[in-house]
Order: sequence, then C-alpha cells, then structure tokens
Amino acid sequence: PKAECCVTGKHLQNQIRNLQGQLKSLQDIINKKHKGKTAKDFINGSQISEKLFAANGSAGDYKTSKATCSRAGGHLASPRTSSENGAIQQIIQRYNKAAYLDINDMETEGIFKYQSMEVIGYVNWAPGEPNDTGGGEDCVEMYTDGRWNDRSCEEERLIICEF
Ligand code: 289
Ligand code: CA
Ligand code: CA
Repeated sequence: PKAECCVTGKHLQNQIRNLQGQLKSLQDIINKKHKGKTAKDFINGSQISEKLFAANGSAGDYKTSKATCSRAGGHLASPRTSSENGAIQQIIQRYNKAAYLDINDMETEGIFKYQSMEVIGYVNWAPGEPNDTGGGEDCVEMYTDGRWNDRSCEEERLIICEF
C-alpha cells in the first residue's frame, strides 16, 4: 500500500505539472490574441520590446485620450527609454500631429509622474521645458521632433495608446 501511495502521489504531481504547462500555453495564446484584437482597432502601430504603441488617427484632449486608451484595454503612451520615445515619435510623424503622453504634474507642480503615480525616470524635454506657462500646464505633449513640452490638458492631440 505504501508503494501504491507514493507512485500515485508522483503520478498526480506529474499530471499537475503537465496541466500547469498546458494552462500557461493557453494563457500565452489568450494574451497574444487579446493584444492583437486590441491593436487591430488601431491602424498604425509601432512595437518596441514588449510594448506596442498604436494610433488610428483619432484625436482628443487629455481626458478623452486617456479614456479612449483605457476602453481599448491599454493606456496612453508613456516612454521610459529613448527607443520607446523614438517608436512614439514615428507615429507622431506619420500623422504630423503632437500627442499627449501618460505623464502629468497634476498632483504636485513640477513633479511629473506616470499614470501609476511613479515619478518619471526618462525625460526628453525640449529646451526651456517644462515651464508651466501661465501656471496651467500640467500635461505633457510630444512634438514631431520627439521632444516634450508641458502643456494645458485641454488641447486636441493625436491619441497614441500603449498595450
Ligand atoms: O500656451 C503656451 C503654449 O502654447 C507653449 O508656447 C510655447 O511653445 C512655449 O512657451 C511652451 O512652453 C508653451 O507650452
Ligand atoms: Ca505644471
Ligand atoms: Ca510648456
């Protein structure tokens, strides 16, 4: 009975391990499908490392842009490296229209944070920026040259999402 017990135990362990492997493969397939489906809602995309940046030419103010990306299952683009910045810039150049980034200093003036509320690491400010012109620039736009400017959140900008 002892041997029976242990063989059965090992057998069960193997079965669990196999099932875990199968579950992971399925999860990977579902995740890829979800990314693809979401990205299909946007026509022009640019992938860098694990991130996919995408736009379909629609535009909106900061609030609308955030809501649009959130509805699509992502969030507004927020570059953390110069290559990510370059990938977003390519889309901006394709549409020749500046875009808001998912970065703002609404909570504390002068302290720019990602939507996760983490203080930003990588920056690519245009010369003289951020300058909080008129005391009312708490959002961040990327120009066609890839540089950043703090700007009022009420402008109409190209929506670029990150997935
Ligand atoms: O309203 C000010 C903005 O239009 C921008 O004007 C100039 O480009 C610079 O002063 C920017 O910093 C500013 O955001
Ligand atoms: Ca500000
Ligand atoms: Ca500014």
